[in-house]
Amino acid sequence: MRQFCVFGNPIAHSKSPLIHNFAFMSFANEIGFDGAYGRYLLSKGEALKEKFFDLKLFGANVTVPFKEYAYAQSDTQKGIAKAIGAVNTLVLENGSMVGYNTDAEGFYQTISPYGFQSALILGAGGSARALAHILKAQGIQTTIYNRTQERLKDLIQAGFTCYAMPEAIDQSFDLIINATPAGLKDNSLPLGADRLHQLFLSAKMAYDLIYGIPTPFLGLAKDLGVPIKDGKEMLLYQGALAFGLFCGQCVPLEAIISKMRLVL
Ligand code: DHK
Repeated sequence: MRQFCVFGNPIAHSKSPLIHNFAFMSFANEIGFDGAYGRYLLSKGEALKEKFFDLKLFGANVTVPFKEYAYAQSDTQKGIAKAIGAVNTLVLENGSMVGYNTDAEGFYQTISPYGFQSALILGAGGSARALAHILKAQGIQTTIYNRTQERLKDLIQAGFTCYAMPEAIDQSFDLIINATPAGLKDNSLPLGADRLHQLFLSAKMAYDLIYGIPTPFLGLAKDLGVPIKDGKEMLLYQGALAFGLFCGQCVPLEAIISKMRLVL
């Protein structure tokens, strides 16, 4: 039996065990091994790699607030993770812990049908960075707001328009995304209610990466009649892409998505 898990803090809410265990059960014949996937509440990001090897994992996912730790501690980063600087999928390859990012592509799959031209990302952590990267690569004009200036430095260097002062945001955006944990552990908003209200009036969609709970961010958007999307669909796509990496791409992505969708 090969062990996998998702690392995060908090982590009790995670539906990754549900979708991955169902996929391991469904595709056991195709992938040629039995897999079991659990949750791991990590207190310190510094301990991530040590835990990965202590637990004898064959693979893992990583969620808030550890995606940048996962990037820094991976023996190698592959694919788009290198440009993003954040890792949400770890795979044991020839004894090394290899880091990938499936958030970027997983997220893009969920918005590509809408044809948005501009986006405002709230937050500058690992998930926000993945989104910023893929949105820019797809030619969508991308702005980032984060409470502290410090975390914006390299994003500014990468050419993004960034703000640490809500009052300074003077445009309107098609898509407004909460990529902060606001609403996950508490009832807070990622930006002041008045400012958000104003931004929502001209938005085409409010998107929260959090799933499974009604967040104040989406609540406000809904009250104003703005179309909303939570993080469930992105969980599905990034999870299916991660499962593909766990099993050496031996099951078609569409088949993994269809299976996982049954339990979400
Ligand atoms: C959340 C994310 O943001 C993903 O990047 C992880 C996960 C899984 C979760 O909630 O389980 O891969």
